[in-house]
Amino acid sequence: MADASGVASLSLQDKEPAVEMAAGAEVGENASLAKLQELNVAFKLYQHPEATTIDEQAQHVGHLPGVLTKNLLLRDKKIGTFLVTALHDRTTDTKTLAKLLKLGGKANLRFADEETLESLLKVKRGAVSALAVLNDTENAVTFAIDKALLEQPTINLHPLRNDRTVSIPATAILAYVKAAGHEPVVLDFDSVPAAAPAAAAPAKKEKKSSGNGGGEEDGGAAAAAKKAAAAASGGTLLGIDVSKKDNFALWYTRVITYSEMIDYYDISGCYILRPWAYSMWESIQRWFDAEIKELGVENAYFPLFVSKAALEKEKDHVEGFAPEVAWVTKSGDTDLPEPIAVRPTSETIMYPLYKKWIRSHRDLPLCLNQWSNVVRWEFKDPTPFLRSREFLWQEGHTAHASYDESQKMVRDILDLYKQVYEDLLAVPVIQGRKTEMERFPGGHITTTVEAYIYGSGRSIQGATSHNLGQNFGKMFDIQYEDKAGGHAIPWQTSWGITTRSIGVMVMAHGDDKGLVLPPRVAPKQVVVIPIVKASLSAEKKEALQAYALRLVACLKGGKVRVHLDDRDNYTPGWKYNHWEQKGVPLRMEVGPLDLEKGTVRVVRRDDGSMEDMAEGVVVETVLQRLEQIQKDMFERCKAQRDEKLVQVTEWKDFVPALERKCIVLTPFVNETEWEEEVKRKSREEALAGEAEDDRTATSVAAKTLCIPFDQPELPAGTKCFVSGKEATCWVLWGRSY
Ligand code: 87F
Repeated sequence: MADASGVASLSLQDKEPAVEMAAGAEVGENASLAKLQELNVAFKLYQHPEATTIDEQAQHVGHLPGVLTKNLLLRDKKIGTFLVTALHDRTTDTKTLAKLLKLGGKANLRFADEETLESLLKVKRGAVSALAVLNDTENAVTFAIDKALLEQPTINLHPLRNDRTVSIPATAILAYVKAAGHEPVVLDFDSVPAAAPAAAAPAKKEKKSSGNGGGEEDGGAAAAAKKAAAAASGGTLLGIDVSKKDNFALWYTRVITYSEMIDYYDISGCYILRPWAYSMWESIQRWFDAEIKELGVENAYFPLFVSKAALEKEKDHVEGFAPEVAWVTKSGDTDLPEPIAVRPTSETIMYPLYKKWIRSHRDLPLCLNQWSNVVRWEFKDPTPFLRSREFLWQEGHTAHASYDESQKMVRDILDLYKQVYEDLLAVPVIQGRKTEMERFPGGHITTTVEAYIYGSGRSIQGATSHNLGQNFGKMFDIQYEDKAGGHAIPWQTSWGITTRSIGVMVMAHGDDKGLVLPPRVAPKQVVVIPIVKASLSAEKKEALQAYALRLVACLKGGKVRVHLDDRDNYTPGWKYNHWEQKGVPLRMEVGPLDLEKGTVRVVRRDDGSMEDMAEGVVVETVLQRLEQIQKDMFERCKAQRDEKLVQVTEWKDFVPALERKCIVLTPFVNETEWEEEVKRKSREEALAGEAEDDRTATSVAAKTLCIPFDQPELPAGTKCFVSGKEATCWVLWGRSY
């Protein structure tokens, strides 16, 4: 963000407001939240990027009601260890603290180091707060708290981790500390005059505190300046510090933020798609748009708003979705005469126009598509790309003179969706029809492509293509004169794919270093990194730069999306990590030796393999490698999916298969009551008496994903795995998003 003078404003630019989250899932894993719950403390939980200093924390949660705390672990070898929690802006030099703690003139108080912090309070630097006393089971630490804090209505503090902030009433602190077996000492900071600032002539160099734990450098302006200086000299890069296997959800958050795909926003469930992510959406758009045009579909744009009357015209289908519809009720301070809905989908916006435009058989087929955003006010836990309150999609709506023609459109589109996933995103999908329970209620048949995420063991609906039959035609009174001069109702379809597809791709391919991008959607397919050592002569440097530029020009000529990273304030190593996090498929290193030999070193992001290529064959070889990467990524992903795709014929094997993170094909009677029974029974068996949060987006209950088009053989007399009745088809089940 820039101010009027065009100068970037650091504090605003860095601000990443926290997102409020449902505490349900976290309570089970976080002892401090569990303790708060046990004590009946009403709290709010926020998620944000890691904040190791008060300043960083303030950037994320500074806008929330309540105060932040400064937390210091101090130690006197002879007297003991103290955890002091104070108002965020208190002066907290060791002298003042020793006085407040009444340690006497001989005390030699020091800020504890990180090791002490971790061993006593079992939290990392930057994650310390009063809540950490819970981990001091040996009672080795004396807890002391600023009296003024206890007079605040609300305190915001880290619940043992520095990427969360919990808001609690200050009154709850003492109860919590006592419940954790500690007798709190209350400190009156106002009774001690603040020590003179040390700026003029610091007698001794003493480590300052970050305010959230051990004795690290200050996190404010000084740290920002230090960070900038480090970057300028090719300094540190925040690496992904959590593995995909150990904590999939956190890993995903890290990957999408560190790769600069997503940024957070101060409205829960809404996210910023940064250029790196938006470019992938553009790749999908470009390809799909060209394909649907081949099928005779034209693009149009319909309004964002829908009147209450129009939305409720087709009450039956909207009924189940009603809680998710967002309404505009005011302009400025004035109430609108009628609330206006923000489109959650556009049937009710478009079909009144279809009624107007479709008068004769000559007006058919009418095949329109729009690229737009939609809003669905979800209450389940939001996840960037997968479940957000506003998302981007295309919605196609077509009308035909015959059922067969409409059904052909439904299947042609579903094939295109399969190709988006498999050929562009390198994620295998299973095509099929939804069961009665899962189909779009306004339609006749819903077809789907279903993907599987190996990291979480969950399946996910990739896109849907509906045959609407004549249902909407009847609801919206769309009639035309057919060839014989009679009245007819058109056969309609609708279909959509969303930005969710990008999240699926990230989850499917990313690794512990970050994003891994399939070349067809990678915003940059190759990054060229010149290796310029300071010791190199000016002539050599120039020659190297010219060589790199020549390679870039050749690659561009071959239609390769290439980027030259010749920034001189970062080391090659830093750049390698940076572009690895961003998932660029090929890295090209160009050093003095390569220049001499007329070669380049090329490293694949997906498998880390490297090779040297001669300049003369760089373009054709790179193009081949990109194709190979695309293919290999798909095959690897498919092998993982296939490993988890199992057939089960008896109930006793069903939940165990789900527990092994499988998607399960079973012979099924295909009746809604039995589908409900499977949902209920599978939840009950998996939870074994535990409760499940209603708002969880990731239930343990099994859902039908689809009735795959590709059906295994079903010999006559095969029994349904749950009802024991005769099975009518094979159905695919899974735990899903
Ligand atoms: C949420 C609120 C209101 C889904 C909703 O799948 C209405 C709806 O109609 C709603 N969520 N749906 C179903 C959307 C059906 C269909 N629309 C065109 C698609 C593809 C694109």
